[in-house]
Amino acid sequence: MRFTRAVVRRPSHNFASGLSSADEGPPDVAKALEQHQCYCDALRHCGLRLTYLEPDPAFPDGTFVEDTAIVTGRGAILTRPGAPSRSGEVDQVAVALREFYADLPHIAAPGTVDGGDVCEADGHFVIGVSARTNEAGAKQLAEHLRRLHYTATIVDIRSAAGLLHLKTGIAYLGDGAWMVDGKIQDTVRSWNGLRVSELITVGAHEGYAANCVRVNDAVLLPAGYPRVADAVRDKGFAPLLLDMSEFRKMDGGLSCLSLRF
Ligand code: CIR
Repeated sequence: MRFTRAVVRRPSHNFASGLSSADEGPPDVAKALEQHQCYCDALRHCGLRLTYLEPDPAFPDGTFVEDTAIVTGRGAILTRPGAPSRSGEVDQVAVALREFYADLPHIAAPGTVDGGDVCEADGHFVIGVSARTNEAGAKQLAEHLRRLHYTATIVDIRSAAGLLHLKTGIAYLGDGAWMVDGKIQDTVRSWNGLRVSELITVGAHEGYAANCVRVNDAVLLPAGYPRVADAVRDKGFAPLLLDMSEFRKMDGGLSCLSLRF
């Protein structure tokens, strides 16, 4: 699908108070703001018009907007994030999405879903059950997607050590090509319903770059992962390299900084 829009949110001044399991020290908020600006410039370069949500210090993880909604070509669904500190982010994102989507169904308790656990490939959605997304939430989401005439596969990633979200370890590049963190490639091959014509496997030291984003004719990729960048070039894309160091410190990848539709 060609994207024309994205919702983004700059990090708030207390970004460093967000959730993190990374052992990389606190982020430099000024630098995070610069990196976020470059990210937004890259989306604009790909032809997207951006909607900016105001940062809110009540939600230091609020810059990771992807977790709050699933947006598709046929409709959007509000999530119910698995981390209690993040649940209030959804209402604010809903206000922005309402301009584009008249009907906004939502995941209801006891279900939880983080958007980072949902990966679309040509109208088929892979939904990961993780520490954040539970089975009840995954099932509700699959049903919402079915009503929009999409198909879905629910997969369990809880035993995939080191993956916060499904998309921490995989990205869909189009035409059956997937970027996959090498440590879960066998698991990915075993998932039903996926059209896999090519698996680009990311080596152990470049695992962070498995979270990349195809945006129209470009692939946004974190800077500093040269083998992954070469693989993307070999596939015929010009990678747009973005410094993500400060977001990585807060467990965030490239995809989580925007909702694209
Ligand atoms: C969190 O733990 O919720 C945030 N610090 C990071 C969320 C990253 N989101 C994503 O990968 N989709």
